[in-house]
Amino acid sequence: MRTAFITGGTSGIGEAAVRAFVASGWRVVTTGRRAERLSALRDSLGDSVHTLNVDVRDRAAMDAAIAGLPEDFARIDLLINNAGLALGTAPAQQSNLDDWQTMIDTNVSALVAVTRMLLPRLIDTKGAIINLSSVAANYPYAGGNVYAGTKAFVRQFSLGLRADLHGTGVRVTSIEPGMVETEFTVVRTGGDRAASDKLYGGVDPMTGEDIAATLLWVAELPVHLNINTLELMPVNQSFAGFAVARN
Ligand code: NDP
Ligand code: 8X3
Repeated sequence: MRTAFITGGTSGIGEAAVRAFVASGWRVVTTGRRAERLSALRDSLGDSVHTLNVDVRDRAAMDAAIAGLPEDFARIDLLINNAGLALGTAPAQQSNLDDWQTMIDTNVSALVAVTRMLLPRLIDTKGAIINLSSVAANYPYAGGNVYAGTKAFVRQFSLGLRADLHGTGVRVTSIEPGMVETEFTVVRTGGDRAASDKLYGGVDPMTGEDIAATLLWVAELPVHLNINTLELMPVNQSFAGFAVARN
C-alpha cells in the first residue's frame, strides 16, 4: 500500500485529495491547524489516515511529527505540498507587510522545509512530489503581487527539484490551477463569504474534487512518465490583455 503525505487536509483541495487518495487505496498522512477538522476526517475515513495537527510554518514541530510517524505511515511514496494561502488583493503600495510575510512563510519557507525533510524518504521509495502552484505564477494580475510571487517560486522550485533529482527516479510536478471554489477566497478576504460567492458566481469554477482527481491521475501514471507542469482553468476563465494607462 502506497502512502501520500498531503499538507493542508482540512479544507478545499487538500481535503478532497485526502478523500480521493484513500478511496483509491492509498494510506494518507495529512496536516492542518484545525484539530477538529482533522478528527472529523479521521473519523470519516478510518485507519487509512494519520493526522498531524501542526502549523506547517513550525519547522521544529513538523520535523518532530515526521520523525514520530507510526511505522505504517513512515514510508512516504508521495508528497503533495498543498497547504497555502493568499491574503489580500490590495495593490502592493497599500498591502500589509505582515500578510506578505505570512504568505512567504507558508507558501515558500514551509513548503521547502517539508520537502527537504521528506526528500530522503521519497528517494528511498522512488516516489513523487506534487506542488500546488497557480495560474498566478504564470500570468500577473493586479493585487496578485506577493501571492503570485510565492506561486512562481513554487513552479520554479519544482523544476529545479526535478533537475536535482535527475537519476533518482523521483518524479516532480507543478500543478497550476485557476479558479477553484474552496475556502481560498474566504481566507483571502479575511472571512468575506459574500465576496467569495460573488467571485465564483456564474463561473462554474473548478472544485477541490476536480483538482484531487487530477492529483490522483498524476500520481498514478506509469512511473517512467513525469508531468513537469500542468495548468488548469475552468472553461469560463481565460486571459485578459495588457493594462495601459493614458496620460
Ligand atoms: P483552502 O483555504 O480551502 O485550504 C487551504 C489549506 O491549507 C487548509 O487545509 C489549511 O489548513 C492549510 N493551511 C494554510 N495555512 C496553513 C498553515 N500555516 N499550517 C498548516 N496548514 C495550513 O484553499 P485551497 O484548497 O484552495 O488551497 C490549497 C492550495 O491550492 C493552496 O496552496 C493554494 O494557493 C492553491 N491554489 C488554490 C486555488 C484556488 O483557486 N482555490 C488555485 C490555485 C492554487 P488549516 O487552516 O486547518 O491549517
Ligand atoms: C489561486 C488562483 O487566480 O486567484 O491561486 O490567483 S488566483
